[in-house]
Amino acid sequence: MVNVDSLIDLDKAVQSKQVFWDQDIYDQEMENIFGRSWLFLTHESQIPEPGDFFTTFMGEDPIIVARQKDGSVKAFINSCTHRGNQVCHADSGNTRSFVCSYHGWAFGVDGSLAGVPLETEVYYNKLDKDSMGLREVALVDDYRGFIFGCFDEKAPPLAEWLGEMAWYMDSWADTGGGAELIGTPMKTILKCNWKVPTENFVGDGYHITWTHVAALQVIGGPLGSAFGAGDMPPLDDMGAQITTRHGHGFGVIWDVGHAIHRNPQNYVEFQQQTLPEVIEKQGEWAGKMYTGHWNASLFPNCSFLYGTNTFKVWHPKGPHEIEVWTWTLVQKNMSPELKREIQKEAIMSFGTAGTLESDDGENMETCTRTNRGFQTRKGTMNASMGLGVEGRHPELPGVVGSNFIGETSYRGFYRFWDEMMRASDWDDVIKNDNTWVDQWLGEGAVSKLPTVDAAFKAA
Ligand code: UNU
Ligand code: FES
Ligand code: FE
Repeated sequence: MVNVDSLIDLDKAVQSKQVFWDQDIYDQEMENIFGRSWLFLTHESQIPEPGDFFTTFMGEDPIIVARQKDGSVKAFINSCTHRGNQVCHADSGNTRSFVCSYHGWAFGVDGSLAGVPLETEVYYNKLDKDSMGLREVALVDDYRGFIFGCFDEKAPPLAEWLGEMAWYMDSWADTGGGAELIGTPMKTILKCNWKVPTENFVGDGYHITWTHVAALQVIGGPLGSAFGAGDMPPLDDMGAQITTRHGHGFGVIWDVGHAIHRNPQNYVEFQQQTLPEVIEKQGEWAGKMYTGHWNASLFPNCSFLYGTNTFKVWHPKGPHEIEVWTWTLVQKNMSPELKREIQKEAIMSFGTAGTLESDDGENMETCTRTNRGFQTRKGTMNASMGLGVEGRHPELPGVVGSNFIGETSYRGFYRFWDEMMRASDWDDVIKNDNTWVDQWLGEGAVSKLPTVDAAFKAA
């Protein structure tokens, strides 16, 4: 067991650099975090028909996700119960069975062991096939078409796991026909720890103004002029940073959801047409979320940029490497032409060779690689920006920082990381569900973000 006590200082918002490097910390993450959290698998629209399957990973475990005859979805460990060979080698497809390439054992789409070559002749019918199906992932569920799996049957239901983050996401996930992911995911390798991109997407508004300046200047538009030309509007009015239970969080920049699109007219038009739907359903704040640009992460390793339409999973491959999987995030009621246009934009900004994606990669690898040094690793990292300025908001759930350039959601992420790493089981976590905000903020601590009346009605 790793001694977690020395890794995260919650009050100072400081983390040991070891968390990006040490193998024993990583192994405990696989057990405590990837073994217990709901992990994103795929989107419903990628496996619409019975027999459709998609292969992915939960932590480092290879997984088959398959649509069943009755329309439900099951997930299995992609490893033969005979000698452990991988039973499905395709990324996705449609099938009636998964036949192992080693000795030919055949598993149904429901994971059951259906056929064993020479079963009578060599096993003399003594093989208990019923107990030798593929190991099933304990929990599989979907949130508005986004399918997740969890190895721990004691985990709270998916809706509770996403919790208040789901309310924020509903502003777009439940509008315009609902959200969907399109495209076969693009896949790349980055030599970085899986938490580096997760923490970047969950809360790093800061780096946008520095890492991405050159790209934003070329793209132009509202962020190009705000950051590129250096004449920034008052930051407190530009957005917010929000984190919710279970380490999820995002930063939002008001009104510029389309900012990274070079020709945003059609996208903006779709948003304006569907905006009244959001406001009617969820109120003014949700409308403000809907037209904003989000950088976001769902604990532990799934991130997206709403507005820039990129949706990613960072699959860990040991402490120092990840596979990045990137889809395009759209809404179902967009026209095929608009979806295509958005997909092209998303590929050019945050696809494998995207302009902004390339900006980030080097930093992420270097934040990891520096910790190869024994003395370096004795040091700490700092995520204290805006500490003490965040608070409760009377209308918005979670812990709310008033400025999108802050590290409120970094703190939310590492607080929950710390909690999961210490917990002996889910009961240990659930007992803090009603007190986590108080444990963090103490008494008082009201967010500086205005109320709905002050923000939307006064003018
Ligand atoms: O890099 C990002 N997360 C980002 C870049 C977010 C918003 C605008 C540009
Ligand atoms: Fe932030 Fe170097 S300035 S990591
Ligand atoms: Fe970035």
